[in-house]
Amino acid sequence: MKKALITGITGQDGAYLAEFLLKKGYRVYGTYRRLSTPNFWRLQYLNIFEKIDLIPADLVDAGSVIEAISISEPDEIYHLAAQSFVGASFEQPIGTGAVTGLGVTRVLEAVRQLEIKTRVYQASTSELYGNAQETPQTEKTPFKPQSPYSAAKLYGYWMTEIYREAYGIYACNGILFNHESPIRGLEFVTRKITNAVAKISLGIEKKLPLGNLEAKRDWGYAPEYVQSMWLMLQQKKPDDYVIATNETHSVQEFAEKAFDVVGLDWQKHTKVDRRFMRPLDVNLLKGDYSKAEKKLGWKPKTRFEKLVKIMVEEDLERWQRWQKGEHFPWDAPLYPNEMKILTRSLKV
Ligand code: NAP
Ligand code: G4F
Repeated sequence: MKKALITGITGQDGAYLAEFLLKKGYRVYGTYRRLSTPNFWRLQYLNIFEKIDLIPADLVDAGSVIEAISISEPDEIYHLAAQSFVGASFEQPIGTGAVTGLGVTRVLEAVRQLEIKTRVYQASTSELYGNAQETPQTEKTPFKPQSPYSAAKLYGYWMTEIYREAYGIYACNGILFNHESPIRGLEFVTRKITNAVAKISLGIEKKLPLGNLEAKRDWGYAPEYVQSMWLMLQQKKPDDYVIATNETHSVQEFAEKAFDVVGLDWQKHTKVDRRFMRPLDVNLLKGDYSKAEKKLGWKPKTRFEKLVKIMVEEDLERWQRWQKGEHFPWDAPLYPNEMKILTRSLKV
């Protein structure tokens, strides 16, 4: 039986990847970090929690990363753990560097020192392109990070290349464009919108505050994207791949379509709130996935409108069940409508 270790198994991609690998017959190990409130809801929601072997590890603690790899002796490591929220990286640039950047080196260095024959997937990102120098973006488009998050990811990208070339480690960068789902974190704009649309349509929330409505993203469906991670580790030689839909839509279009699903006018229920603007933002991302299609046989199936519909309908159904008094693992009920957040640039 093949063994896989997933760092960040409690996150969106970690949970879907675990589900996918279990179906393929893998023994799945996952790292989790100690939190004051346990965060296993995604694994429970997908009904896979009992099937996973959990290992405590924090990316800032190199010893725990070594321990996780030596306990699991994996054939494949999927390094997904990161401080993954771009907005937060402006507030915590040093912590983001330590986790999202140096965390990659801790994983690669553990593999090197343990002399373990394993394949490594690194969760690279379309954020690397920043305000991109060409559209659509390919594996050859130059990088120009626009946030502490993407600078940390750029470091991780290059360390992955360096360990591949210097030590012959089978390591791949998956340059994944935004991918979303009903188990996406609530602070990311897509799920923030679909959760609010469901609540507004049921009378639980009044207004949805948003930041930059003009930003355009290439949004795909997360369960399809995790399959590409596995495909990258099944090839003869390690390589880097863009995973995307080659379509781009603005945040405003996402909000319009999401309110359409419940028959409401987005303009009546949204307001612009500068607290959600970033000091620097990426204007437009659109990825050319033709290398992945040719070499991995991967292509996206779920397109923009269908993605929006899937997300709104699942959030709506969950709030309806909640209103009937049903209890199930889910993040939204504990998440407040409004938060009084202060940062240095946003003193109110
Ligand atoms: P996510 O939902 O935010 O999950 C991040 C995971 O990392 C969580 O399991 C989190 O644990 C863990 N983590 C955070 N800090 C950690 C630390 N110090 N030590 C150990 N674990 C830590 O992110 P995602 O959307 O699944 O994304 C997975 C990866 O792909 C990330 O590296 C992200 O940057 C990258 N990526 C994502 C996208 C996208 O659109 N989703 C696109 C390109 C690249 P807790 O649950 O304890 O917080
Ligand atoms: O949903 P977002 O926070 O995602 P972002 O910044 O594109 O990052 C995500 O995708 C990356 C891949 O390109 C990943 F690497 C990263 O880990 C993460 O998964 O914001 C999308 C856009 C931004 O331009 C943001 O400024 O939406 C804009 N936006 C407008 N109003 C908002 C809001 N973003 C958030 N989070 N909240 C808002 O109210």
